[in-house]
Amino acid sequence: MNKETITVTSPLLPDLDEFHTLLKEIWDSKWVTNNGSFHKRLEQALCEYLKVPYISLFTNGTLPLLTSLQALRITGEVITTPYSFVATTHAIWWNGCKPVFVDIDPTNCGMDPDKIEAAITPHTTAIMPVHCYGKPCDMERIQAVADKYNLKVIYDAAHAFGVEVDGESVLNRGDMATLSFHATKVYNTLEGGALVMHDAETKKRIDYLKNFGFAGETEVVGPGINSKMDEVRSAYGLLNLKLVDDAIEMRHQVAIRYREALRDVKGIRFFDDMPGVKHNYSYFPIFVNAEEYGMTRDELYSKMKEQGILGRRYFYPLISTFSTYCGLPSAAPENLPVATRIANEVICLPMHHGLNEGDLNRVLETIVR
Ligand code: T4K
Repeated sequence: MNKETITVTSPLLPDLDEFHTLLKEIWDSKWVTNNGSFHKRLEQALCEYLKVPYISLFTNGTLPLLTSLQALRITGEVITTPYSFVATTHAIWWNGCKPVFVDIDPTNCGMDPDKIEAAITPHTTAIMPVHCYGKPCDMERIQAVADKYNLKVIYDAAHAFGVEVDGESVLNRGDMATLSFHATKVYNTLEGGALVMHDAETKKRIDYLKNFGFAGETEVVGPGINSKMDEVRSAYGLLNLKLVDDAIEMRHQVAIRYREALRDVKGIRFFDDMPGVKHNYSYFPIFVNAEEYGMTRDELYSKMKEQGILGRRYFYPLISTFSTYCGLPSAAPENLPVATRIANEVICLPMHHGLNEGDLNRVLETIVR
């Protein structure tokens, strides 16, 4: 019997008829991009949903990273994590800055606040942590170091849509925070992303920078880029916003089922919910201790693949091992022992709103032994 493939994720899709109705509106209006009415409506709806004061939509989750660094005039060295999607470090590189990697905390896979101070030099101007898998970083301690050395903090919150700590959005922390609305994320606009900021002046500046730097018809205030979200994706995003709470609850149920079944499996570690945190269940990473489990991570990964279960090794290999970055002194594996170990242990299990009981049984039968 040919079993259907179970992928690590699957996009949340709006109702096609409703989408068609909105497409008709766009067609009728003949306004398809450049801050159209759906773009404005989505920005407002997201501010309300995410409990943030200002947001600027982007065409993906990478360009807000680039633009945030540009807007804050970051130069020199930026402290970041090697345990992320490569876009985080690429954004630093694209701004002509030098990434400096620090190790991670195994309890949330975010930057280890204890390691930041040792990485600061007279050239350091910013810290770019990642809320990896949507698990909030230790934001208090990161901010304390940033304040002590007068550094900016830009959170890559690509995974942290809707995540709150004690009722407050993580997106409100640091100087700015970025989001990805890629198809593989909890909330998607096909491709898309956003930048969250604290004040209207900064939003204005960001809106200029994502539109070539244009401030009005004839004035260009800086070397901006074109990273505007169009009307079709904004409309799609408005519809998906209506579905995202239910989708997150379905993911929550998947996490509960995985945790119940894996709790007593020797050599498999996973995350529980953190106290006071509203999670979005964007990923379900497990960490395989080969000695205790009796099989390496890659052996389990291959076994799953043979069964048609396409987990992913996010984030292996570490960014610091890629050819562009491996020559940096901070990229040495001795500097990153925790990240190096975790990258060799991780498999993200299938996690999305569309998984059924049969799918979950197949995943778990492959792992539980
Ligand atoms: N910062 C962080 C921390 C990030 O994780 C990311 C992106 C970014 C920044 C940059 O944001 P964006 O510029 O991408 O908005 C994926 C995504 O492309 C990427 O957005 C994401 N992080 C990264 C962690 O994962 P791939 O190469 O693993 O995706 P892919 O195409 O292999 O898809 C994974 C699985 O998802 C497929 O096996 C099946 C399913 N899928 C995928 C797509 C695209 C679908 O079912 N339908 C689809 O349309 O990178």
